[in-house]
Amino acid sequence: MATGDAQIQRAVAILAGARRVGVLSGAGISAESKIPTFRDAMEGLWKSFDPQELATPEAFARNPERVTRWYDFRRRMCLDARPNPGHLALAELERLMNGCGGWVTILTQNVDGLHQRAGSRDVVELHGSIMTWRCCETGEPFHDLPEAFEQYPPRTPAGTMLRPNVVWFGEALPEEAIDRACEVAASCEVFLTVGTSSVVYPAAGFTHLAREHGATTIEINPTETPASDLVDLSIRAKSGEALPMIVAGVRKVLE
Ligand code: BV8
Repeated sequence: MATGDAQIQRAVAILAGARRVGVLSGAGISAESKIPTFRDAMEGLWKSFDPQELATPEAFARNPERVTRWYDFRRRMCLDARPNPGHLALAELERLMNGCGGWVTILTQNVDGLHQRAGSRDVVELHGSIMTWRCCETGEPFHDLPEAFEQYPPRTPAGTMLRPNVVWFGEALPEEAIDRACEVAASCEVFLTVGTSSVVYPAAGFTHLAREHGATTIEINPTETPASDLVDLSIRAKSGEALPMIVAGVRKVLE
């Protein structure tokens, strides 16, 4: 693979010497699970729609049918997707660190639930989850959703509108998610940013916060991002390729 072995080995040494690891993940870590990223054009029906235009309360207010159809289409795509070697490697890293009294906390921008399905247990969903929808009037969450909704926008048994339990542009992130993310960024020894364009805030800010608190920062992304010049080690690679190699190296050192 294109990634320099030296970079992989350097990442192994950094992680094997740490016990407190924070991870910021973005849509790129799910790309190898065939879930399109935000900045790649969506496939087929949604190709002509701009996610940033659809992922807003204004779009929902203007056209709840279109927005809920888009989210249900994505929800079913996530249900059909499988965790890829990148997700699985992070779950393995958590087990390795737990085994020596450490921790790995994943701050994910993704709403697809794939980190949890890969076995990661310490996951903070900064932008909520597409797998849960909530009543627009009461905020009551609905977890057991049908395979596909009968109508759009879907409704609760009481007839009120349901929306996906995600954070749209212009909406505040859940307070407890922000609090946990700040805690992780301020206390981790290593902060890995994986598969994110690092343009969406406040999520992208946690890499800066970790660095300000003295963490060693590593980026894994096939392309350059605004974080690339900020981090200590920027690995130009797909997460599904680099992470399994890095975690295999860490396992060799720790076991
Ligand atoms: C808020 C959920 C305030 C919905 C999403 C400064 C501070 C605070 C806010 C702002 C600020 N500046 C601007 C803002 C406003 C805005 C913002 O950041 N705008 C950006 C576009 C400039 N932020 C907000 O609105 C946030 N809210 O701050 O509220 C507030 C406070 C109080 C009261 C009221 C309001 C809310 C932001 C959350 C929006 N919701 N998602 C949904 O999923 O539909 S964001 C959305 O973008 C997704 O979560 C996505 O994950 C996220 C970021 O994108 P990425 O994950 O990075 O994905 P992207 O496609 O961009 O990039 C993919 C990367 O993967 C690429 O780099 C690619 O190279 C790489 N890649 C590809 N293949 C691979 C790979 N990497 C590894 N391996 C591969 N194989």
